[in-house]
Amino acid sequence: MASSCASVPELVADARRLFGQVFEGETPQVAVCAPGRVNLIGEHTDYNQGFVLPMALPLVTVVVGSKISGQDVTVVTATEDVDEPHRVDFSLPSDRSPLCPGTPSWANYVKGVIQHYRVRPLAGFRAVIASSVPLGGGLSSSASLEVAFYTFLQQLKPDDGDKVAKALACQQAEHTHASVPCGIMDQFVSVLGREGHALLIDCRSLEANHIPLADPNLIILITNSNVKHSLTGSEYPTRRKQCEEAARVLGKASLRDATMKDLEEAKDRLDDVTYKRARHVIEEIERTAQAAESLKRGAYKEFGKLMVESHNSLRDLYEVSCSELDELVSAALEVEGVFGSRMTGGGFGGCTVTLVQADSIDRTTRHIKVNTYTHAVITSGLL
Ligand code: GAF
Repeated sequence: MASSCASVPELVADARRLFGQVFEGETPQVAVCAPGRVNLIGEHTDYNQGFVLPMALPLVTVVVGSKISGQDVTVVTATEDVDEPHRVDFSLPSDRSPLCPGTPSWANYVKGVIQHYRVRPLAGFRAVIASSVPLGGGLSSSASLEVAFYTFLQQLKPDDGDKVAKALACQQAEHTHASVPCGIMDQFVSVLGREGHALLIDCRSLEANHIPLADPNLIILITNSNVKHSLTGSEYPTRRKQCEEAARVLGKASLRDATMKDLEEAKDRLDDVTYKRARHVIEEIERTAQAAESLKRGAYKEFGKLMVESHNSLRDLYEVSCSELDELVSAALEVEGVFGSRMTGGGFGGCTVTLVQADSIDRTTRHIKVNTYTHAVITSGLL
């Protein structure tokens, strides 16, 4: 069954096999997939209208399925990590009434995407989901499910193909059906990411630039702390509110419009925690813009230094790291040939991302395995 090493054809084969078992020998008419992502730099900046620099991963969510007559929907997940029922049955509402979230919770992403799909009416369908994106690993398993499902619906009833509108609809699905007030980064890169490229996204204008990253001398290494993170708790929404409060006190529409000078001038009117959150965001937006320039020039040392600054800021100012992530980053930075390392994604667990010279990859993974107590799984060495 699906593992984080499974290739797309293997995942599709798994999903097709399960589809045949569940639906009595039927063959699915459609197979689609969408990638997870790793964020190289620009953390917690997207909902502050700043820059982010993620890249799509070869870890994907696959959906196979077929349209059926009537309004009934059956969806089955092949994901073994799910500790809720693996099958959900429901009917599509016949009018515009909402498709409410419920249990199992994984199905809420599917319901949310149906709710925000931009063309009506939809016919019933049967589908199976399989994924190689680790759940709760900070590599956007939820966005890849949303985008894969949206792509599946496009095959059943095409929309106008507008990619930005697709990412925004998937983000809405997460807001309304998973109760995560996320930014746009994950859905955006899952829709628009390109192999061998990072994607610099301006989350205010929604302009996106592909930056080539297919240097044979470079590896992007992802290590999983195996601490499962969940953004549905209070921490992520609290961070978002603190940023909005800081922007309000500074008299700005968002922290994207604020400078460190603005922040220092307003320091007396902000409590310590709100000041720290805002400082992280203002500096991280600037770091991300600089990092994108470094990457374009192949200046990996500079890029790596910015990654480390980003990690330290997420640890000390934004307070979204954890000891296991800090340990993985410290171990990576001890190895010669490592340019930089940081936690990636929302935090509170999940993965780290490390930029490493290709000829140092073996000693880096060995050193991390021997010197961390977290039994880190090397998820993927890319490029
Ligand atoms: C999660 C969110 F979904 C993103 O929108 C982003 O805010 C990220 O955390 C932090 O950078 O992945």
